[in-house]
Amino acid sequence: MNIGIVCYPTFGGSGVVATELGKALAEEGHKVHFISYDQPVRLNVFTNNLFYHEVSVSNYPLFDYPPYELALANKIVEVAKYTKLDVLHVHYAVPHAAAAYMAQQILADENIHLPFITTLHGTDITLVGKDASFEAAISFVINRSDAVTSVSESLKQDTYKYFKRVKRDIEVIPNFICPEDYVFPNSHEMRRKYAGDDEKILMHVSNFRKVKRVEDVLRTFDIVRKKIPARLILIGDGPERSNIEKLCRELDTCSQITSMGKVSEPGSFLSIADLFVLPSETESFGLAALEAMAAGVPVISTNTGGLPEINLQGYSGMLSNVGDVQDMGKNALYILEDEARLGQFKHNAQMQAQKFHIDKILPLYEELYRKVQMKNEK
Ligand code: GMT
Repeated sequence: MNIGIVCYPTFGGSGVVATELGKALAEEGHKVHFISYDQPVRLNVFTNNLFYHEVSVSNYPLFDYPPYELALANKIVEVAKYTKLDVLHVHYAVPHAAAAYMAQQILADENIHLPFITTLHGTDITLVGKDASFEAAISFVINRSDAVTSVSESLKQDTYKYFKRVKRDIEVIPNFICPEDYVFPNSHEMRRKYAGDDEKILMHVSNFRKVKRVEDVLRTFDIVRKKIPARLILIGDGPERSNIEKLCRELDTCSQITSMGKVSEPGSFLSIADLFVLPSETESFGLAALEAMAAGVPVISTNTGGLPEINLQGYSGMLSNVGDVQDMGKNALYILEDEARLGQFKHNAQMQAQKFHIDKILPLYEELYRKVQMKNEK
């Protein structure tokens, strides 16, 4: 099939999922066309059937806000016509689903039908989309999509809760990993660059937005390092960075923390960690936690949103209420202080990640693409 994928190109779960999905579809022989304003960070391979179409927005002095959505709709029309797209898959509803709907209407005027699927990822529903200034428009385009998927059952329920006008079916297709991408035979040597043999490594990966509560990572680490030799590796960057640095000075933990900044493929770093910490306020899925598990790293997380669907209490890790750093610290020590227990948790984490193997998830998307295409042909 000829598949168009619209996504954010930045370091965020939705862009990562969209890109990995597109790469896997291309490996299956589909022609995949990425449409975005920049090259997605994980789009690092190009084969005969992977294409990238850049959306550029003219910056006329009249515009305080350049009309990205119009430029995107226009680019979708162009790509759909000239590459004969069978289906368009947009990741993150705001504003991608609206641009897809507009493109669909423009193409319909030329007797071209372009079915589009909207995948809801999280903040497009729980933070951004439910904002009163978007809610009516986002409800409308969710209802008009040819199919809608959400990355967890929890996000599906949140969509019905926050968007009362949404009455349609939403199919849950969870995020996925390719386990082979998280196996690094030389991780022992790499580990020695960051920690002594007697030290445990805690890790956190995110885009350092408020919703990630990175300060709770530091507080959890502070509890751990007072009991056992430990180091913390932070991967990512974002608006909370300076608050985090301030807190690490206050807690006097800076010398035990390494900040790696943005890393496009965190797999090799994850493979050296003993414990992953994800204390988010809300998380529709928690792809970063799944990536950690795939690398054999147990997860200390909150129990909000879709996290309990991924991280299983007492098996792949442990879950606490949002903000309860005492409990997170206690849980972290419970896992780390006993080598046999840590080994068991590491093994379980890897087993749990297998449930989200790309080989299980990819056919679900392919089936959905066929379904919307067939509906179109009828
Ligand atoms: O929160 C992020 O890191 C970015 C955001 C995005 O859309 O890029 O992530 C959301 O989508 C991810 C992929 O489906 C999920 O794994 C994240 O849980 C979700 N973030 C939130 O719900 C806060």
